[in-house]
Amino acid sequence: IRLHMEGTLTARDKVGVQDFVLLDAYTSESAFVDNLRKRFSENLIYTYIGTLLVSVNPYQELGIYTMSQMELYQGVNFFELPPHVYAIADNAYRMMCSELNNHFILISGESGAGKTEASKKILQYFAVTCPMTQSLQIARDRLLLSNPVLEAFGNAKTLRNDNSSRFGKYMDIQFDFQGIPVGGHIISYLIEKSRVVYQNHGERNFHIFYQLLAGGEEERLAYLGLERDPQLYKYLSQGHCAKESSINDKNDWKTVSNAFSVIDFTEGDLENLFGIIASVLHLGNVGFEGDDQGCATIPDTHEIKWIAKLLGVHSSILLEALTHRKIEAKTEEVICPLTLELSVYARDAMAKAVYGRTFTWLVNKINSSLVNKGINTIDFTKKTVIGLLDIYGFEVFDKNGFEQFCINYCNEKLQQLLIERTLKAEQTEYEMEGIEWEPIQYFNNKIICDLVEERHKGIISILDEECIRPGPATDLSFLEKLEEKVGKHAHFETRKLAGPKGRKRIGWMEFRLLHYAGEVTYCTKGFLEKNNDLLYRHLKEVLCKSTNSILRECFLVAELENRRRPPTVGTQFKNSLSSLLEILISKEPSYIRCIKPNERKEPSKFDDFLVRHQIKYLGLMEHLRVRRAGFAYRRKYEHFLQRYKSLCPDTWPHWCGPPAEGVERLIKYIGYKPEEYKLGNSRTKIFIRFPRTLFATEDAFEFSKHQLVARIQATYKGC
Ligand code: AOV
Ligand code: MG
Repeated sequence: IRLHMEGTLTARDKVGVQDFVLLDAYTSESAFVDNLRKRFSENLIYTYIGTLLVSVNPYQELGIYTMSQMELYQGVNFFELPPHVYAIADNAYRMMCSELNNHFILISGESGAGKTEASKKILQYFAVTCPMTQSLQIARDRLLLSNPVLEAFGNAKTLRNDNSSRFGKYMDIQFDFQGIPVGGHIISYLIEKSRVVYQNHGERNFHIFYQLLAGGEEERLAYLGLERDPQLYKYLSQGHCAKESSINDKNDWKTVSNAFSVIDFTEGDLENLFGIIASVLHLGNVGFEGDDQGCATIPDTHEIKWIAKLLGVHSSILLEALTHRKIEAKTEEVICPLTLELSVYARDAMAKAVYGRTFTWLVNKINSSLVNKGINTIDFTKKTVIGLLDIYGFEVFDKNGFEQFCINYCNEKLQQLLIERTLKAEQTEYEMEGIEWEPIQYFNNKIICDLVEERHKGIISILDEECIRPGPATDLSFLEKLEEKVGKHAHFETRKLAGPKGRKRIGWMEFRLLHYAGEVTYCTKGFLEKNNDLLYRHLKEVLCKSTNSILRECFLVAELENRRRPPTVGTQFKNSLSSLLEILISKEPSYIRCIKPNERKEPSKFDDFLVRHQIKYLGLMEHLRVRRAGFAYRRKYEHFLQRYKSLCPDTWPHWCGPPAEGVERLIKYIGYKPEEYKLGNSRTKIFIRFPRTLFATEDAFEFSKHQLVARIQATYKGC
């Protein structure tokens, strides 16, 4: 164990230490970076800080995710093997099984750092290593194959990542009392709908469009009225990179098709689903012209006919709804023509709404196929879960809009959760338990979360106010309101109030937030429109009457009858994040912090500056200091005693007194030294400083178990 833990001196020089806690110069950021670099150059991408895993994206296949690796990590003490994402997964699983409680694994890091890959590896690990009954294999396969389907519809190439998650995903894997995975549930968060109608230069639309065109069967494409060449579709060609060498759309189509068949999708479902996907492409090619009065017309109705056929709506009604708007006067409805600009808006709004809601439908459909139906299993009362959170990472582009604002706000919230549960909770616990402690300073980003989300005062509230206020509100008036209300905030800047100070200039329509992970300048253009996310009633009526059964589920007549204004996108997102945090707060956490080694997506390139920046904002140095000064393990007296009571004659086979006293007897008997442990004041937990102490205890326990078995066997032999 010692060898594994500390390494021989030469090995240590070459490959660094596998746990930063063992670093001699543990307060030095340079030593931290050196250690990561050393390990990275030896293709050792994982390093621990205690039980937290730091992962550096290798941008190459390393051969460390094989079956034999999975077997190796099963049921082994956490620090006995080199750090691995499998060890994190296995540890959460063992803890869940032994303590019968719920866990989650939070994977964070900026865009392209490796979160989604890590979450997939964890899911595979559970699928392969957990015990399994034949009847539940289908549940396992569906759980695994939900990934390629959701990635096809929810991921896209961005400038930061060729397979960037454009939605947030929280997945519960449910286990029965025997630790068998029996089902799952997925919650998705705010998909980036604007990508459906617009992509920046060098970016693509969602993968599924290209996959369908590249891999779809001839008959399917003919039925959908589609050509193979993505350049023919406006919605696919704005980013000028429809073909991307790192992505094989044709192969991916096969994977997705196969996944669909396993996840219970009928041919009818697929026909409807791809009818919708194709309609979106046709919709993008609908062109408008202005007539003499400036009203929009659609000169070529070829595309409209295809959409009408695929969605099962009347083409003349669709045509009218794309170029007109129904206004409700006191007693009657008046239909007025739309301008060219508003028609384009209506068309794009329809494409976004249709895609966004279909995505939600897809998640629901997958969920219903993941519901554990209880086949052949005995007891479902004791069900526990491991939640996996993989969300879009912090991102900064040259131009950042409402989407980046939401994504980066989400990352602030996760950082806040991590701070609350590690740096803050750890220190509070030591204080509570009366354990001597030198407080460690850290940056608490709550101040930024408040700036964004505080009721009545935060940026989202100010945006909502502008969205509902009568009179002309514009993206500029929103910016002016921001200046008025949060202009003096330490993490907020605009051109007017702060000035450039030698840094990148802030433009007319822009504001800048000083996020925990760095500065981001947002352009307010489109904020109001995206936050409102308005789909004209006329179009909603058309979609409610569609004969496409998916659309029928997505656009309910009840929505038309409900006259109340739905919450804005910003507010919905804020509420969904706060329920997510509630879900997480009730579970036991494990953390994976992903680091991006370079901006060029290249293997073997380690950019010191970039890595150092991430170490800083992820708070890894503070985390290390807290860990180093603290105790590697803490266990409730009851749990500790229950497990190890066989090691001491006083506590074996039963200890009837208070658990704390039992533990005291036990550790005295097995010879813990005073510096190795502390007993908490509030008499609930024992704190163990070094992993090796716990390992030694664990080994003794295993040994005594064997001895006991041998003794029993010997007794029986005698009989
Ligand atoms: P992300 O999830 O953190 O970004 P990904 O997990 O999609 O990032 O990783 C980006 C790319 O890096 C992957 O497509 C792989 O090519 C490569 N990669 C990541 N981890 C590994 C690994 N362990 N081994 C080999 N290659 C890897 V975003 O979704 O953009 O925030 O929104
Ligand atoms: Mg991702």
